[in-house]
Parts: sequence; structure tokens; C-alpha cells
Amino acid sequence: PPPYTLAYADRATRHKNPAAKLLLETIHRKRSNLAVSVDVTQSSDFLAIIDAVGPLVCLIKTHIDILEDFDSNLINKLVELSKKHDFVIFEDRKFADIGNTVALQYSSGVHKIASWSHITNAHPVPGPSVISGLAAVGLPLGRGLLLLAEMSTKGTLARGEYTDDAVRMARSNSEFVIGFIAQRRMDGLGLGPSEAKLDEDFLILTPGVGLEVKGDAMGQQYRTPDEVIRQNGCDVIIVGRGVYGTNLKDVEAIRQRAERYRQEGWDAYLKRTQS
Ligand code: S5P
Repeated sequence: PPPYTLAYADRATRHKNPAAKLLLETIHRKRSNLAVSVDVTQSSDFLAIIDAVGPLVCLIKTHIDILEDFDSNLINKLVELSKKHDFVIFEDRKFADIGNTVALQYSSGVHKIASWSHITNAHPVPGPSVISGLAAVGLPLGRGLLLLAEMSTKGTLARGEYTDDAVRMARSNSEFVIGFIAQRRMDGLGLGPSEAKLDEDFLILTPGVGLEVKGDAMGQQYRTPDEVIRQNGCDVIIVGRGVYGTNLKDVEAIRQRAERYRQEGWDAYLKRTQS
């Protein structure tokens, strides 16, 4: 059967990349395909939200450069929380430069992303060299990369041929590229049966998920967990504002919203695999 009808647990055994394996195992263990994106500017809010939603998620997605009071001790605390609550870390850095530059941005600077983030992502726009630059740093550390094959925003240029070429780039580098940021299942996408490999199994992590509203004032577009997981065959829902909301101090409400998304995402997965 095509991978999207397989259980997360079965898919975990098929993956060799340690980050892909860890994510699939964590999803299965915690009965959660929910990733929470913690896009806040203060470390205290960042850590409190992660501590509250940690038990309910498979993955925490960060934009570490948003934090105004970042210091290296914050990374120690994030890593401690990831062990305490058993979640994977994904720094949403969206690398998009020449190989030499992205290798430095990934390994060095203030944030030293490769040293703590299991997964990161890149725009395919520079071509395959963006992957080889990042892989030189990340592969020896057991990290995994997602390519942004599509985006959730109105008017995105990541479509058609661009998306197909992103899939081809991933296929040629599947040791390090574990999947895509995309809006639908990408396996065999638009490439015809001769080019699609039947046993390929890319992870599809999908932002633009919300239950209350259809979008924001800045081009974001939302779909429901059921649309994303069951109807479009994606693997992980990424939710930011739908979970942390506008009152960052009300961690109990944040936890409750996370549980609602976790439940809806998991139900959609059960429907997809059991129908
Ligand atoms: O196409 C995309 C790709 C990403 S990684 N659309 C997105 O929204 N994202 C990220 O997902 C974005 O940077 C943000 O961190 C999160 C969505 O946040 P929300 O508050 O709209 O759920």
C-alpha cells in the first residue's frame, strides 16, 4: 500500500534517518501528530508554553531568532524540556543561501542550530547545493532536513514546476531530506508512475492549521486538522496561534487548546488509516 495508509509505527521501522525515525516513533508513542509552533518573543513565555503543551505534542517548532532575551542557557532548558516531555525539536530556520553560507548559519553564530535541533528546513530555491551544504553539518549529527515544497500563504510562488523540482531534489538526497513542508502528500506528486518510487516515504509537516478562523490579515490561510491529515494525507499538523492564542499567561487555556488539536489530528489519522 502507499505509505499514507500505513501506521506511523510501521513507517518508523522503514526510515534510516535518525530524526525521521525519532519523529515517527514519538508520534506513535504519544498518540499525537500535533506540532506546536511557539512564536513568542520572551523566554519566560516560550518555556512556560512548552512546559504546558509538551506532554501533548510530538514536536515543538521554534523560531529561535524571534526571542528578545535569547541566551545559550535557554537552549539547555529547551533540551531539558524535550527530554522531560519526549518531543522532537524543529528550528524553522528556512535556510535559502549558497551551501557555504548555510553550513555556517546552521553550525555557528549565536544560535548553533545544528547542535540542538533535530530537524530544520530549507527553501529549495538555491538548488541542490543548499542540501549538500546543510548535510555536511547535519548528517554527522543525525539531523534531518525538510524542504519547503509548498507554502500556506496566499499567492505563494512555491507551486507547479517549483514544487515538482523540490520533490526531485529530495529524492536525490533522501539520506538527509526526510520530507517536506507542504499542504498535501508529495509522494509521486505530478511526476508520473515511472519516476515515483513506490517505496518512498516522505514526511509531510503542514502549517496553516486552525479551527476558529480561515486566515489572518497577513496572507496566512488555515485548514482544519481533518482536511490536512485525512483529506490531504499529511503527517503532522503545525499549529501556532490556534494553540497559544493572545493571552500567553493563560497556560491552562493553551494546554486545553493543544489537547483539542491533538485529539482532532489523531482522530483524522485513525480515520485515514482505518477506512
Ligand atoms: O508555508 C508555511 C511554512 C511555515 S514553516 N506557512 C507557515 O505558516 N509556516 C510557519 O508555521 C510560520 O513561520 C509560523 O511559525 C507557523 C504558523 O503559525 P500560525 O500562528 O499561523 O499557526
